Amino acid sequence: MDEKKFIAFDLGAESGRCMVGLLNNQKVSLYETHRFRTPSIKYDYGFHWDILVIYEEIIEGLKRAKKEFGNHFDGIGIDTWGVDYVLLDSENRLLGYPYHYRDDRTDNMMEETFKIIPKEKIYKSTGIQFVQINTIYQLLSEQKRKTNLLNVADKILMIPDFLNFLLTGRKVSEYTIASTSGLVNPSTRNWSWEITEALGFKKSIFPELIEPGKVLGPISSSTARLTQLDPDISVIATACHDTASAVVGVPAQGGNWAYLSSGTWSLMGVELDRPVLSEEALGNNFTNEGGFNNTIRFLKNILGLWPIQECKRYWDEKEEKEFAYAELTDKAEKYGASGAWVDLSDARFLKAGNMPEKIIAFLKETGQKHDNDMGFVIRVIIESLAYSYRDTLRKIESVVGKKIERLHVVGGGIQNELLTQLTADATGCEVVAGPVEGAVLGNIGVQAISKGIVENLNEWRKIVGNSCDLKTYLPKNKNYFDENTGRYNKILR
Ligand code: LFR
Repeated sequence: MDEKKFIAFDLGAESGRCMVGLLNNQKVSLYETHRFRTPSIKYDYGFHWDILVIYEEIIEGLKRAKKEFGNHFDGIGIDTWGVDYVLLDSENRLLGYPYHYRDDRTDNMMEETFKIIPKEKIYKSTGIQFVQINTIYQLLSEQKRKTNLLNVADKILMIPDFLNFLLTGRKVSEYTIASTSGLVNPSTRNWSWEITEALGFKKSIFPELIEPGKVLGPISSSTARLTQLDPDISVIATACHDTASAVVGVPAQGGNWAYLSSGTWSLMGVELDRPVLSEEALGNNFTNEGGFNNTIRFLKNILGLWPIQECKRYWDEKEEKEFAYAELTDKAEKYGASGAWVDLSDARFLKAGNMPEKIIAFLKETGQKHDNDMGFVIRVIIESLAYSYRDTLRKIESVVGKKIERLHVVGGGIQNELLTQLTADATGCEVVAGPVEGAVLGNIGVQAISKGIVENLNEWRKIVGNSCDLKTYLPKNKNYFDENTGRYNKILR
């Protein structure tokens, strides 16, 4: 096979990257050509993404890719975080800045929604977990305002759909990213019209849904002019939700594995052929998000590294210096077992602001040991994450009815080796860590399969395995987590 070249944009809540992937002889190698901030700004009237600055960075990434690797590529794909969207008017103008999912406007919106449609009905129809950040609750809060914006709007596009539109001129919504809205039916893989109708959302704003892997078309003439790239290059609707791409990038073979995509969020789950909409799945708040190749990502959102990122932000400001994540983990390692934990699903931890104080307040409220020491606070978060993983894995086994033998962890979070070891300890599973670039590799994999260059998902996962260093962690101190389960369960709300 000749060498093939792909461009993958992977955008997270903190930063975005433009990566070039070269595929040759069953191996893929990655080159970062551009890294940029994905700016979000909070002001008195809202918390928003600066989406046009993000667009400029995408163009800049394409220019740099061209400079280093020439003007022809076999595909371009974009994946981003989920749930957020833009509204366009009938002349394709942006109706305001898109909201950041951590904006306060969704406070109490889940309860408001349940007054209109019972929770059980929403779950039956969408299979999506109940988290206030979901697009469904964002749209309801928009609808309750006096501005009538949802009626003025001509189309709603999820963030990567909008960026794809800017590159190609095509306005469609890719299934994996659309599924995070909480407005898509996982059985029909189309919008859940009974839910949109019950909430009074105008039907015509929802674009056509397409499956991941579909070629959107060549870049538009303006994109070709701005970037000087070959006008024939296709933009491919990869698995546009970063977590869906990350799952494609898991180098697993066989059946009894689960994944954990570890970054700002921790997404833990299994790949299924069909959704599970049972009472047990609902009771445990599992989600059935869309996956590549007609799969369903049956998973749970766990708070992830966000509280550590927020602690760092607080301490950086307070002490007027920049702490390295490795330094914070080192302090936690030196501290040793915390013997105290927080319930990471408590809503207060979702929002930005003084995270160390929120952690300590929770420990005081639940009558646990507390201490301002940085090492202690970080250790509490890491052990609480490990306990959540253990809990989630047991629940997955019970709901899906199979024993998980191996946990594959992908994403930046594997660089926190203490967390990865404690994940093995808490779950009692063999943990295979790698690659860090799970989402980028999945993004490229979907493009390569779509172009017929790689046969299927299984082949792609072999290529990922061939191309990356994976590290295995075996449980070392399972007893600690076993012995303290009773105490941990008591602090759960
Ligand atoms: C991870 C992620 C999660 C989603 C959260 C918010 O980056 O995409 O899957 O629930 O961000 O969009």
